[in-house]
Amino acid sequence: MNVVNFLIQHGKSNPSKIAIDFENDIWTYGKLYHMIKKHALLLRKLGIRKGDRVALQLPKSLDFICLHLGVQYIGAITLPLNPGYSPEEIEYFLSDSQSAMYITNGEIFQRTKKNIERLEDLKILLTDDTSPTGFEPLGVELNKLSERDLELQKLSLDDISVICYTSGTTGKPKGAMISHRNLVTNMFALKKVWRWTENDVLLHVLPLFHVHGLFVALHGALNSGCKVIMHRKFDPVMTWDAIERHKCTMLMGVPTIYYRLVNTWEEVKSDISSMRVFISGSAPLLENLFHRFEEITGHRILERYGMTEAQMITSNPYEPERRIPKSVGYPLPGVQIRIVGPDATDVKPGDIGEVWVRGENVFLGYWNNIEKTKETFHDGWLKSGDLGYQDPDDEMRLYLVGRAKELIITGGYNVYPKEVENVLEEHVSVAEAAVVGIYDPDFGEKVVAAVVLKNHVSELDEEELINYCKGRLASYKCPKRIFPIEGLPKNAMGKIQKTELKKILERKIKV
Ligand code: MLC
Repeated sequence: MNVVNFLIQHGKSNPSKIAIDFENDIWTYGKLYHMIKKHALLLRKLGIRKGDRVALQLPKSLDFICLHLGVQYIGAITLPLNPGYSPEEIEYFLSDSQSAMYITNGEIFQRTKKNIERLEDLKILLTDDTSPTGFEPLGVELNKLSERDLELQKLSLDDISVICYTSGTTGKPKGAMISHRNLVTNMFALKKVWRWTENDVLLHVLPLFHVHGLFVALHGALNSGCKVIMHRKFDPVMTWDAIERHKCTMLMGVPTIYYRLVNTWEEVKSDISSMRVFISGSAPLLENLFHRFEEITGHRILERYGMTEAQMITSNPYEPERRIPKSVGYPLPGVQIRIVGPDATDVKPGDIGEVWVRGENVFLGYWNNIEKTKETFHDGWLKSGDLGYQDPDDEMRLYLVGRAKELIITGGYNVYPKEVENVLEEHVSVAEAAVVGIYDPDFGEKVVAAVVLKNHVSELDEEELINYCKGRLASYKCPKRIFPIEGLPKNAMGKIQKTELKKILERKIKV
């Protein structure tokens, strides 16, 4: 069973229905189905086979959607990549995944080509230019195809559909292998719980290279047969306007998006009476934001909880009065959770422990990384790394209270400090670096670093060091501030005391 089965079904049964309105480029389900097949044919013709990894590093676009679904159609594996990743990051993703093909545009390729050309046997396809491997621009290659039908690749539900790279505790991102089963079962669970129908109009403002924007929002919408209003990039005023203009019924966002929506409400005050549900995820939604949003719009945001490795895990109930701030609700159909102590046994109901997850939503493991996969599972349960408790007086409703690992979530993106610390420590003037997440009203948390300078360096050039990071890491991972420090706070074992460091940096930021 191929996830695409469900995403093209309305192209067969209701071809004239509008599927996607991408900033006024309007595609019906019929056109989308036709274009997916065309892209699939092209990929086949260019030598892509079942199980091949195809890396897509493209801005949000209809090209991205057709290529991703074309890859899926022929049973290959999509690697969705942030257009903002640095050339070094891209080289790592492509070589680690042993990708067969890299698809990007000319502008991005100008930045990445030096690194990419090092990779042997990699086919390169550019959407708007001729590639060094000889393929003409995407549109030209598509036009060269003669019309013929291509059968959907039959797959086992446990075949890999997508590899999503996520920031890693040890500094190197890991490729989470997500199966067709994971995507299909989660998609249907969300359809049911959020009462998604073909009458909905989903406003899509998220990036397409992550679980939230690609699977939860886009796949979910195409599966339900609803209309998608898609914006290239999130803009709060455009979002409010679009809700009124297109009579949208659903929006999905990260808390930063809701924070910016609240701050622009006064200047817009659009008619949002068509809206059915505002959904938030990817980062914790603060209680005061939940209340402020309700005060100005009359809507209670529906918060849900997920992670790349398990898709969506829990959701607040659909009934507005049962949506509670700070709680992420109950497990989705088919998903089980436990709250576990350090001895790997369940804590007493109501006590805090690590959230463990099991079900058809849970990923297959990390690509090419048996060790990390083993560390992440215990007897078939996925150890989420999130700390939480279940309220025994409210049908075991889940609350999240922190993280077992040092993860920073900034504006819905995950960043492990180690990845940033490694880059800082490669700089000639840095002897030692430590990175923490500090509260930020807009991003929820922001990346902030402390560095111990080498003996011969008298002063920190903060801007130069931030730019140095930007040359090596996607911009959202780079510290917003870097402070010099005499010595990092450490315990007797020499381990950096991050809680202590956080307090020091919070004081420095306030000054
Ligand atoms: C952008 N910037 C960020 C940032 N987003 N910095 C820290 N954290 C972020 N999240 C920086 C850029 O690097 C740039 O810096 C500057 O801000 C402006 O960039 P921009 O592109 O104009 O940003 P903006 O449009 O303001 O983006 C904010 C945002 C975006 C909130 C719209 O971050 C976003 O779409 N976040 C959603 C992430 C997401 O989809 N997560 C899902 C993961 S899946 P400079 O210095 O270069 O100018 C997952 C599972 C689950 O977690 O449960 O969903």
